[in-house]
Amino acid sequence: SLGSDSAKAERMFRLMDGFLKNDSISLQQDILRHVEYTVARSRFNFDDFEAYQALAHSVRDRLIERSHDTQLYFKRKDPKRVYFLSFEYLMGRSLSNSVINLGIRDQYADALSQLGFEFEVLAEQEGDAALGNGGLARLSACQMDSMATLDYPAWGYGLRYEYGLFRQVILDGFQHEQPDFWLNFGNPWETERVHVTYPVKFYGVVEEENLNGEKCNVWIPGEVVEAVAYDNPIPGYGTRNTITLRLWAGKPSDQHDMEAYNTGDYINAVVCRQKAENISSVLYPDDRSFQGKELRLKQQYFFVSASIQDIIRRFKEAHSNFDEFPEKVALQLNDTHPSLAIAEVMRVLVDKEHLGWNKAWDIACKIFSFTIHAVIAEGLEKIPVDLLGSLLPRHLQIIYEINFTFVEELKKRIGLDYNRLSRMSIIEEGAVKSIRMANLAIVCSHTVNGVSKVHSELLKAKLFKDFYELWPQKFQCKTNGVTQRRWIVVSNPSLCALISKWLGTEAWIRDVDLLTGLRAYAADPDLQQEWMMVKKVNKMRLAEYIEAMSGVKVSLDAMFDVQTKRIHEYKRQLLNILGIIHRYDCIKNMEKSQRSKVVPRVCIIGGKAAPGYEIAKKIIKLCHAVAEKINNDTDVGDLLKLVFIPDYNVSVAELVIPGADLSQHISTAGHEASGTGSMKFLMNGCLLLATEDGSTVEIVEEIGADNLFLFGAKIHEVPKLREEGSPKMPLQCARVIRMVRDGYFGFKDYFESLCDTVDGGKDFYLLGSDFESYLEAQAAADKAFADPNKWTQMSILSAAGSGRFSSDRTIRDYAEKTWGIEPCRFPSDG
Ligand code: CR6
Repeated sequence: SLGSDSAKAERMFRLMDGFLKNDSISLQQDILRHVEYTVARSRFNFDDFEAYQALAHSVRDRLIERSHDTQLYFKRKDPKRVYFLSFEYLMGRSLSNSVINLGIRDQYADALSQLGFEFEVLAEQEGDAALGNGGLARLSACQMDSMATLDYPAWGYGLRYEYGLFRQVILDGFQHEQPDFWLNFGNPWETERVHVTYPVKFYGVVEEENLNGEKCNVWIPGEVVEAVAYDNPIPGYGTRNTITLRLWAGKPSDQHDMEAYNTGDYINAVVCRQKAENISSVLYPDDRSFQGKELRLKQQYFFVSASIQDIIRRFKEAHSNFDEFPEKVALQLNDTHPSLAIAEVMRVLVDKEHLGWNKAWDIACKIFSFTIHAVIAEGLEKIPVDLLGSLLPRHLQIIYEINFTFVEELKKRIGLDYNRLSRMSIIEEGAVKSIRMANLAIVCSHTVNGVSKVHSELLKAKLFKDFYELWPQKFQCKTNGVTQRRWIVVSNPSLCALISKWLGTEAWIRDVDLLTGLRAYAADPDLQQEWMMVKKVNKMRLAEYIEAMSGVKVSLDAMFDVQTKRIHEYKRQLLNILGIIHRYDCIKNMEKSQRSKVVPRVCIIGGKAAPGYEIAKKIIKLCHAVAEKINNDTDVGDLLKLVFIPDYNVSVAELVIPGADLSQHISTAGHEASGTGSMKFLMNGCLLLATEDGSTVEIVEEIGADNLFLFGAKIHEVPKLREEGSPKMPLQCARVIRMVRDGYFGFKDYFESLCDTVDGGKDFYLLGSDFESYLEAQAAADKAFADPNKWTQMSILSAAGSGRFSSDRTIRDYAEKTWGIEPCRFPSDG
């Protein structure tokens, strides 16, 4: 019975608890044991990296134990689970996050210092797990942390890329890409599950067979690749629950190639088999454009198929009737990348489980929910029919069938409005006939979520207007959020301690709404004093990093003004740089006596450009060229500095964000679905300079327009401004563009096409029309910064209002309104 089971579990738990003790001596022994037996170095002779490895393995032991307990508990309770399917995860480092969530950071720090090591130094040895591009991938990581912390019975599924996002190296101001072979030094966090493998099929033909008098489709594949599971534990904070992120890697399959060996060409056969591993080898480094590439489609199907097989196996362990499937399983599609899961579920239910089509479809429609992260139609994935048909012939049939039924239904609802029918069809006719993955996902999902209020409204009014009119109830909003565990507790320990001191509790780490309690003290001179000190410490840390990376010394009295994110024209790093040139020009042309009135600035820009994105790469070069000029101008000195931080990633962000005074989120209105960087800066008491785009609109609602610097055209004004074009180009903007064109910063010809994007007649991203208002917002920021008390008050109010932007809120919303799941907490104190 459950009672005796739980008594047994309690006993086991106590036994194991006795096994892994967390007092200082036990931790020291544990670390040394791993030095000796896991890292295989002498415990009398090992360096920082080896100490890190041993430390990580010791933490991992604790994670594994908790994750076993969690899984056993889930199995016993058999709650409805959510399966989060995402093509990308930007986990960053795991060590600090893990020991903090396990509640044993101080114990480890103490144990290490007894051994003559410093926790912080060892933590720096860890490389980033960068299995994703930008916002979407980091969002997945934040949401996993929240799912674990809130005790939800959840699994994450994805791909174990061997090469993560490329490393950015800057040579002479130009971006170069280097492969990120992140597994070179091993990955202590993952566990390879050699027995959790599934065959994934590709190519081949579909044949009709007769099964007990019924026709049934049998797919005879041309290639089979084995997917093997690698499990990564995700510990919750303040709970024993530790969930799993299961990533799939390709390995050669034993099936189907006896023939190849029998032909005698042994070497060739082995080489071919080895190709199987290529499927999961490299992450596509572009986050906004899709290319109908076969490898990418293979990757998508590979991870989807393995995940679905795994999910169905787990379901069948406890259930025999698929009617119960929707009561036990929720499948979340993170963007369209995993939406082949729909066709795969249909294939398994119909072809393998022999359910009728209608019954299978009914089940599919109850389990899928879909979140879309794109804003514009060009960002939506389309797979050429020919490509899909050759790689996954059975899935193409299934998608056609889904579409046929859908279009027939639609005709009954809307009549023969062919324009609308063709817009809504899953199949796009045209020069290249394609599958619209978003349409497939919308047709099957019970819920379609946008990632901010503004974005969700845009989906209804523009991108998916036809679908909204058909199924208004499907469309919802789940504003993104970020985890305060990583973005305050791990990355800003001094602020974390300060907040806990003033709130009189650490409870806000799990219950982030408590942060609003800081509002009461925003004007308190004591808090303000301590708040400024914390910022100073973080600026110092950042200044040291900047000097080490670029050799530029920066003044701590200056305002640290940061824009770090992927480089994109719509994110308008170019507007920022033009603004900096303008500031430089003003200082140069100023009477010397006036210069003392200038508020000193350190402008910091960082981010990667997709390798094939020429204009983005030119923006990076321009930033370096301008920096070279300004930073070496003795006229300017500490009044203005510009630095580019190379290879921006999660761990660099952890250093940069706490040290920022001001941060810029200045996309052309209507182009940023949400934006999540702003939320991290906000939590760290950084003031925002922003356009009314994406989640900024909700940030304004929460903290008030007085506490940030807004500027620029609003979403509804953009189309008209675009029509008007460049006559709107203000003089100041024309002047700085001219400086670039005239070669003031060198590389005259190279920057020509970049300048054309602004003054070449189109100015699609509206740098010209937003320029004056941008400068006004910058001037307002200067003015506020000159009054430290006012600035600090705004800073406290920013952090105090950031609770709404925690991924805990997002995930609770998903659980309650979309997935229909409930917490399932292992019975212990955490
Ligand atoms: N690029 C959006 O552009 C959003 C994240 C997460 C993005 C960004 O505004 O915050 O998703 N979109 O929802 C895609 O990746 C398609 C992003 O990261």
